[in-house]
Amino acid sequence: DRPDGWWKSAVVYQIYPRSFSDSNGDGIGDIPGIVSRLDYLAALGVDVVWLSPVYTSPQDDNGYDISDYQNIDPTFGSLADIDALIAGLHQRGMKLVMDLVVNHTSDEHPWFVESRDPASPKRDWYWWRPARDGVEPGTPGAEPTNWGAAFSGSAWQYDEVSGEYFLHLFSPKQPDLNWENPEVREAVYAMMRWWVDRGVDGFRMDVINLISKPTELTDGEAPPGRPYASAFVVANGHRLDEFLAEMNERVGLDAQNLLTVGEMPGSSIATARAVTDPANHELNMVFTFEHVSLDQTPDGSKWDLAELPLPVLKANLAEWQDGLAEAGWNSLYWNNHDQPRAVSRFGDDSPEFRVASAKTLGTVLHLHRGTPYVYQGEEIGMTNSYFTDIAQYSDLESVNYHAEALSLGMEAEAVLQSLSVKSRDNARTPMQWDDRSHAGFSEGVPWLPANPNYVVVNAHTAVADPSSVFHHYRALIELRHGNPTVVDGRFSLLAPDHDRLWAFTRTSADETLLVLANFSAQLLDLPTDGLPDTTGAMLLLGTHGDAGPGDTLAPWESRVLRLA
Ligand code: TEU
Ligand code: CA
Repeated sequence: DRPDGWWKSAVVYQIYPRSFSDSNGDGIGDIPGIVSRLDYLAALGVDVVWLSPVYTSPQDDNGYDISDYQNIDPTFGSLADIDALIAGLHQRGMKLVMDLVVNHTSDEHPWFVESRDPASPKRDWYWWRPARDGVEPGTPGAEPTNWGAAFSGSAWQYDEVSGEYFLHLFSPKQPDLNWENPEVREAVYAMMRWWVDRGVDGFRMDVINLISKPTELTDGEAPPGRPYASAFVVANGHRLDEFLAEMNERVGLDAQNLLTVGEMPGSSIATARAVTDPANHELNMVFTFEHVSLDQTPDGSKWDLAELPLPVLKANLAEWQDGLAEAGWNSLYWNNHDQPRAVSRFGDDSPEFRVASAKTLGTVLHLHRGTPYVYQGEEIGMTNSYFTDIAQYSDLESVNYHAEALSLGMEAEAVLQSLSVKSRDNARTPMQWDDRSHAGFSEGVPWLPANPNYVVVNAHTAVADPSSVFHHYRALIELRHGNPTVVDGRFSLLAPDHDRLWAFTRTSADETLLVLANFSAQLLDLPTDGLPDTTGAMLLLGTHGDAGPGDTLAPWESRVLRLA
């Protein structure tokens, strides 16, 4: 049951299985755990679940390193469990989107194991290259190019046996597939069809913009003082649109109205428009990274922290709204399993303003034009974990960065500070279900400790409290389902330079909605200039009760009004 364009009025809920719900007490979330929570998701009202990877995997990158695409890792369950999940979701009118990780496999995938032999027909399925001319293979500087991996170090790993290197834009246990080879592409499409036949409703495609690479593989420009050029910048080839259109056709993505969202770090509005223009039959929407890269220094990495003025953030979302207004479609997100918690990053996670600011972040995001994504725990205002000791971290990105930064002579305190603000582990602490030990996530010891604030911040409490973040998100989702202007209305940013007010309108033939949000902990007097007349306006949804149109907003208050 997938009518044309159904994904435009849908809200997607992302589950990071390892951290969602543990059914058997081994401390790791699993599929039966998810199945036991489906009524909670139905109560929230989301339409789709996007499941981060549950396939067979050595778990070097928590499942984003897959060794069998057509099986389930025993840590998470079995194929029978995934069938039960699909059935349970479908019974409740929800859909399932699987994570598709096909830029790379695990180095333990049989394809790669076979490809290690230079005589194998699979040698060309990956990017094997000889050492740099005139440099002794395996010695520093002999890597074929100066590309750096996302998880520190060179993007090339030396293989003693064949004397060649293979490319890995992520960890050395995540070798990149060679999409130039048509056999690779057909193998991926066949696997996708197998999942569609099993009942899944779409795919979230991991770093999909990186599948096409420049075949020349030449050196890129390394940022000043750094040894490597960023793979995200240099590794984009010119065949992306071609590959995606081919995949669409061969899997029947549009023909079956499957939801498709491509994760595309480093992509521009122009690229996103080409990929999401329905006329091109590529993808429905993409995840941009621009708005989650504004709180870092301009030439730095995510670890180089910088202040983020509100006008800069508003302008970026508005640019994407305008850029994809005529053709294409936006996805909308504040956070996911790779990003810090939304309320800690863009709101105010102090006990005083956590609830109001989490609600207001929801108001603003869900009233933009596009498909909103809710990351598990966001709907109850879960916060960063703010670890203080390197021993508390689990994520390979954090652990590798810490080691590399110290080896480059950076100050330990500063490195720990960056990690506490930006580490992916902030998003990966267990889902907080109730106030029992370990937040009701597990009867055993969780793989990553629960945030101690679970005593206050938990789903059980939130569901019971009509004024909670949960019920605000529920109301936002309900509003979208019942109001075509929220789905498709034209977007227009107001008061762009105001440093505390986020205001915009959404307009359709029938009505104009006005969204007003106070992004500060102080009372805000609404400006007399630059906002439409609100006389006679009706409050559709607010964070602070039925106060109605007034001329001030309480700290972190937001309102959605229908203009008269
Ligand atoms: O992420 C790709 C990506 O570009 C970044 O989010 C990156 O993981 C990192 O956070 C940069 O700081 C995807 C997955 O979402 C991520 O979990 C995987 O680790 C990665 O691809 C490799 O599969
Ligand atoms: Ca488990």
